[in-house]
Amino acid sequence: MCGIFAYINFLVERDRKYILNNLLVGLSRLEYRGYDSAGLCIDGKNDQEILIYKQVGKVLALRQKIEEDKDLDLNKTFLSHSGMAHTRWATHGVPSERNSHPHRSDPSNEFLVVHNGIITNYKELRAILEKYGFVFESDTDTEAVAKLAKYIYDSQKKAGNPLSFTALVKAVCKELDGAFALIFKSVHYPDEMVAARRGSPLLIGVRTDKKMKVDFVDVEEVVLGEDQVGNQQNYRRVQSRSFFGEDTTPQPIEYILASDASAIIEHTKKVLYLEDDDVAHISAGDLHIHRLRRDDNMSSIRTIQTLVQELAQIQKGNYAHFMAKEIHEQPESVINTMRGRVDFNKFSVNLGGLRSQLTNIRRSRRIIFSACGTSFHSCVATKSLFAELTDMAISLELSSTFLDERLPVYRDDVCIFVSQSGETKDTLLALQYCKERGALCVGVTNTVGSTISRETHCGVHINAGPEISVASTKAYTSQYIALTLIALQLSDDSHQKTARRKEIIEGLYSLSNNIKKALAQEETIKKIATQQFKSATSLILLGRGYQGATCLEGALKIKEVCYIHAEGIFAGELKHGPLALIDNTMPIILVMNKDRHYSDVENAFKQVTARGGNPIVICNEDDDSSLFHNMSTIRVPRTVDALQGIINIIPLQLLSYHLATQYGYNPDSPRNLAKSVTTA
Ligand code: G6Q
Ligand code: GLU
Repeated sequence: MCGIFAYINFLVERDRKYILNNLLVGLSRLEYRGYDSAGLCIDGKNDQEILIYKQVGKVLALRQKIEEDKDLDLNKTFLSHSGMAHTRWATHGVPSERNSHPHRSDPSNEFLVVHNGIITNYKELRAILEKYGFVFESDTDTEAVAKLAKYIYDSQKKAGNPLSFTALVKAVCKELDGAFALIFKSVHYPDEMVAARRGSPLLIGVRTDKKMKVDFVDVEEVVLGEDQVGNQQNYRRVQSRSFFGEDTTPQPIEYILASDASAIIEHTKKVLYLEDDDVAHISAGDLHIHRLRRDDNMSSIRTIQTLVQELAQIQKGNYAHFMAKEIHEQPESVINTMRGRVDFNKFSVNLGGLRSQLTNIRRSRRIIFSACGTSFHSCVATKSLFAELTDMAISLELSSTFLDERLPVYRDDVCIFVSQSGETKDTLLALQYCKERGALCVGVTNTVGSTISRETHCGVHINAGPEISVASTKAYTSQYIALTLIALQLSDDSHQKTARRKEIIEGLYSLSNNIKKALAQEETIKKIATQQFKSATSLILLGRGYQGATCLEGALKIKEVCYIHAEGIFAGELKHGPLALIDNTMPIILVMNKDRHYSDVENAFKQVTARGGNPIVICNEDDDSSLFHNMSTIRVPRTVDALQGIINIIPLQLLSYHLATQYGYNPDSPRNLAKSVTTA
């Protein structure tokens, strides 16, 4: 986790030495959070020049680098000034001077930004901005934010609709996906600073002699500029809460912004915690806090609208559909889910979002999973691993039936709510039901700032990046991994599980490459889809153990994008009824991995073929069984049983995609379905 620190003095004369020392000491108070490099920026000879200093390594090294700058007049005083500093924990781009923060919009430092978090759509933003001539200097996600600010600033100014600093930052943040705490500084808005947060912490401390109070006040009507036909419109009431004193004459005041209170408390006890989607604007000694509402009609600004359209196009890349893109993103998205959380040398897992509740979770009596659809299947896929590693009672509940059955929930239960959108109504209702009964509630979501991420006691962000297609693919594999990481962390106090944990962590290490190998089968899979399933009106998928979840999820994909009835069946159930369905006309997919269920699944294979069934077999590439001669097989890499389902689902995702597109369906928006079911 990185650290952010900013110091603003207004009508309080400070020399540059004091300001620099404040910034550097502020960073040193945040060193405990871990970091690999540091940087800061201050005003130069005037507020039209901003100086940047960056250094790999410790804050002390940054201090030394600044001291080496003999041209820097440390005695220069400033009646008003704003400076900001950053310690970086690299997520995109190796630790290096050029990747350190602040990042800038252009060589003349018009806009600068420091950032804590991950911008998951930075690649698309960067592609657009490069198209508009921006030259990137770093490998980070953050740099796109600084350049986006300049792009929007210049475009709006050119359109005769110059934006306030707050409106500009809101417009920028509207285009960002992922988690962030950001502070912006610009020569165009001297002695002003704007901070925004969504998913990463940011606090504001105030030091002044004047009497302060914080209140919500209804403020300005905001004119957002013209719409496409030139009408002045988009009036919008915004609500903000302000620090303001008894009188409104400008008063001496200082603000300190930081990632946590440890860097503020030595300056002041007056601290305000920003909430998700707060945008704080400090200018002329005043602090105004606005709300970044997702439904803001900010996009009616023509430039933004163009940007949104181009962003959508860029996001699809060279793929015909988001579903295809997101299937192929999985070698990268699984890495992002594990990034900064798995030490593959020490075989350890560290989920910061659970740390505060780990002991309570371990002490709990039972773990209850609650989710819908694909998210529910990720719980099915990891249930037995949780039971194996934690020795706890585990139960799975579809959110939609959770309430129907009025299940008993107790204070010593842990309830884990899995939801890509974090807004699914059924799951929200289940969360409310469990919170009311005192259970410890854990959220696993892909959407920062979502209701589930805010309403649960702790949780894990799966960091899969935005999933646009209604058909969930990369969110499934990232949820599967996130849940596996939770099980691994919960059991890291058990010596007897060490070997098993090590085996699974080794499997995680090779996961990305194994997914790539599975994706390489796409042409084989496409042929099977078009030749063997084209006229299917029903489909059965058979699997056992961990692969039961694979069959449930594969069946759901086929149902929702191909509109074909498909059923995932645990192979052990065949004899209890489903075998009656089998004949030489029933399309069957059988998942048969070299795991402890192999002989049972072989038995199922024989039952099915003895009745004329002709299954497509998903098997391991190193399985040379004679069973498969003259059978269509899809061969996938072998991995540890607990993770094999992540590899096996890839061919089923591809199969459903190619089957849907050959029917001319759009898998991104299947009929009758929505990406997030926000009604019960
Ligand atoms: C699957 C669908 C759907 C989805 C559920 C749960 O492809 O997208 O089954 O998984 O509606 O949605 P959340 O994960 O957002 O709660
Ligand atoms: N994602 C940004 C980077 O890699 C910020 C990381 C952080 O939170 O320090 O530079």
